[in-house]
Amino acid sequence: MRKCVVHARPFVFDFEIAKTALLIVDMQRDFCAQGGFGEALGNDISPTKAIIPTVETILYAARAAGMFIVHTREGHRSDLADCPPAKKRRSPAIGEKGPMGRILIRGEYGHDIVDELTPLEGEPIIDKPGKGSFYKTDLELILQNRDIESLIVCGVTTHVCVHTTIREANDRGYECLMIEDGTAAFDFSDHEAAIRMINQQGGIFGWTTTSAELLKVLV
Ligand code: TIU
Repeated sequence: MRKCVVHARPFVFDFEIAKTALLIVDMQRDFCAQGGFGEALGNDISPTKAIIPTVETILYAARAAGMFIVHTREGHRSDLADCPPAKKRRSPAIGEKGPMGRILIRGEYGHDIVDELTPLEGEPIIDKPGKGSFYKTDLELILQNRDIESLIVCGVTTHVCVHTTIREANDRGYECLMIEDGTAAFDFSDHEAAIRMINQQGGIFGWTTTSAELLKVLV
């Protein structure tokens, strides 16, 4: 059983490769490319686009180490039957036509994961209607079936879907390590605050570290 120890905040994070999953949250064109949901919400998507190479490096290292990989996508059915009216009211772009197809709708080009991070056969894709990756999905069942105890989390956005997912995972007893430069928010102060909220108070929600520290122990 291969054990790894990573320098992290607030203190070292140790994990067994066989009991750990790399969870890549919502690295979709809708959040990382022009004309998607992120821009429709009034954001500059350059910070979310900029982390693609870092997440790619982590993904390839995790695959090489034999780690279980899970990808998520936020989105809805084409008839929006699974989109709470309150969400649609506050984000009216959902379901509307954009340059990459209907925004945040499953099956549309913009909803899919960016080319660089295309999932391989055997890497589950969790389609989720909410911010959290556990909410109304089979993620917990999939992790339980693989005896996963720890999650290494990358993706976007740090303070929204990544944070909600880590909070959900923490309540379910998973040990979570968030990769600081493998996540991004549209606004850097949101990103920084979200990192601090994870590792403060003795690691109230988990640990945070950099991709460089993670790669030291994975490769
Ligand atoms: N994936 C995710 O974070 N969904 C969002 O809506 N994020 C925003 O920052 N808006």
